[in-house]
Amino acid sequence: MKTEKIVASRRTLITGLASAGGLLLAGCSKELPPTYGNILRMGDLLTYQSQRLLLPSNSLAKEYARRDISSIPAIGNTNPADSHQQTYNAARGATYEHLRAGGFADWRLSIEGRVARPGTYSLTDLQRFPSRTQITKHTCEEGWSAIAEWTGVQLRRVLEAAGMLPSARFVNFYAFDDTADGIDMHDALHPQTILAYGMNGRELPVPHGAPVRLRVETQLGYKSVKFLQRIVVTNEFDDLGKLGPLQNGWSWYVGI
Ligand SMILES: Nc1nc2c(c(=O)[nH]1)N[C@H]1C(S)=C(S)[C@@H](COP(=O)(O)O)O[C@H]1N2
Ligand SMILES: [Mo]
Repeated sequence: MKTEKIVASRRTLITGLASAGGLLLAGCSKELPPTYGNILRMGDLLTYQSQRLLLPSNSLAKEYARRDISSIPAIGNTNPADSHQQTYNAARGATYEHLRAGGFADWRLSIEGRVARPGTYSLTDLQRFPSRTQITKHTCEEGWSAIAEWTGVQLRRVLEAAGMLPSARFVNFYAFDDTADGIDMHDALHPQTILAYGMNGRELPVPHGAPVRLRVETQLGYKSVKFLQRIVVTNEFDDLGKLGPLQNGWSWYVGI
């Protein structure tokens, strides 16, 4: 009951602020993070609300010049086919090895869930969309950062092509290793959220997530899922169990 009251007054405050400053995304009034209510996830509430309130909805992450590009370590799983890696999955690792050996010609990205036209996209299909290139800073939760150039297709374009339904609220990404993560529509439709197939002017190398990885420039490094296999659009929050960040002790929302 007490919580409800607090939430209600916070809503009033938010609505007031929004109409005063026009800060909230129209139609995106979900001001509570989906992890709200979990005592261990109080940090999500603070970062999510303050970012959604204080940053204009179209605020872009800083983009850099070519001369700022630095060396960027490959971190986490650097090859889903390597059985020594922490998030190795035997079945998907073998599939990945097979696809890599064929230059990813047979790789297909599946788009499923709350879309009118579920289907699969080859690398060439994705490259047929208008491309976006951005030089951005990757910030890892482990304390390092690096600047690289990423080329790909805006996720928004692919979601539109797949016919994202009005009920869609989250987009979840599944990789060839035992890794998955999700973002809400605000970040999914962000102009710098791309499915990247190029890095520093070349095709995306295996250690950095070949053939296609996500780039979420508004959040910390682990949200940028590498080695993409499947994208699932949902209308309900899914913490993705042991594939997701929560069960591994990380926050779901890590805005920067
Ligand atoms: N599939 C998958 N994606 C992943 C990871 C991983 O282990 N597997 N590691 C994450 C982490 S913690 C970081 S910091 C970045 C590292 O990206 P990089 O290898 O290109 O530097 O990828 C993220 N995406
Ligand atoms: Mo990371």
